[in-house]
Amino acid sequence: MTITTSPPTLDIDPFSDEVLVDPYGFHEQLREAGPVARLSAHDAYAIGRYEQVRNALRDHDAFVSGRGVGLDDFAQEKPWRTPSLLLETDPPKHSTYRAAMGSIVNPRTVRALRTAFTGPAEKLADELVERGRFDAVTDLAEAFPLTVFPQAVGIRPGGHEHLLAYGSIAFNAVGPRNHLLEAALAAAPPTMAWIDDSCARDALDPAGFGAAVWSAADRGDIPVQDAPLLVRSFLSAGIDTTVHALGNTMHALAVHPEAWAAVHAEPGRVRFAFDEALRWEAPVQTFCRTTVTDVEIDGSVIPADAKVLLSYGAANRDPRRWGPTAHRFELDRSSGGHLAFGMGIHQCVGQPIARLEAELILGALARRAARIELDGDPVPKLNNALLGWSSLPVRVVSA
Ligand code: OVM
Repeated sequence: MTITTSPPTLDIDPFSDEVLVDPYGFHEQLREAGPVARLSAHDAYAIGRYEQVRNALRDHDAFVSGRGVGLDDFAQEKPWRTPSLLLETDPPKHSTYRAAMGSIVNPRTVRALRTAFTGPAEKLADELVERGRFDAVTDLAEAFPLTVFPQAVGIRPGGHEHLLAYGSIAFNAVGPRNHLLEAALAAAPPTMAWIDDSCARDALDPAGFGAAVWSAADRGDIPVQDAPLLVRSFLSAGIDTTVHALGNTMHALAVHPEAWAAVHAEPGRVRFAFDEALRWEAPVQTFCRTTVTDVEIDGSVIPADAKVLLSYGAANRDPRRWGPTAHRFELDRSSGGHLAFGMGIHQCVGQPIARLEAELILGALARRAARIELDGDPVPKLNNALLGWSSLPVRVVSA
């Protein structure tokens, strides 16, 4: 017989401004509270230890996504948008859309983008090093994905400013209806309309990933009426994520001069810098699942129909998994297994695109700049699920 207990209660609100700006105290309290805790601020449980977050992500039968991956339970509340066919579904439905998406975005199809992405990366790196001082968020982390990604998807010209706005809404929607989500939703209607219009067959360049979704529908891989919604996943998941990933990697390197020197000496190491930065400052800090049965975790029971916050950020710095230096950015660490892209059947399908963008723009900059340093205080960006910066002033010294 297993003795089971109720999880301990944690009184800290993971979606308060203070925690969103500096989540590390919350992470530690969550991990130390136990394998699972109940949040007093929300009708939800939370998991922060690496092994338990990972296990929950892999157990997609008990921890479902179809009731939403934010605090809202779609079985109780109306979703803020038509749910995603990928993010907010479970097998067997999820399997169909995931397979279709996987045939469109995979290491082979992404390899074909290398040439198209290289020119803009080299050009931007030339300009930035020439300038010497720039904002690593607006001038690089936002600028580069916004130059190459809409083109890869085949999004029509004009209105691309809606892409950042849409990501910000979609990720704020992971949290409660706090001031961040209310503000995002209040400004949302024109952005939502532009996004919907951008997913139509006629709006998409025939050479891009978006048109490839329509072709998959024509082949019968997915129902034709679902094509726009599957195209929408590119616009939800493809911009703000890479913007935060590039910004956080630039932050990690700007505050670790020895790591910059190492990637400058050997630019192939930017790929390791990227993964370690994803571990250290995971752009997506949080997604939730919903239990459909009672689930026992190391003697603690989460009841059925509960929302469970999975803290990728806490798991990525769990000393049980990463050792006593978990809180440090270490270029030489084996950061494989970090949870920044998730784990299991929902693991990020766009990973190869993110990795290609990072390798090309960070590599181009690392070859040209011998040194980098902060040129002012980084300004945190507040979002219920994303951790990152709205401004990161840096100075680089040309090689
Ligand atoms: C989607 C999606 C997928 C991954 C992440 C995400 C808001 C959205 O399919 O809409 O973040």
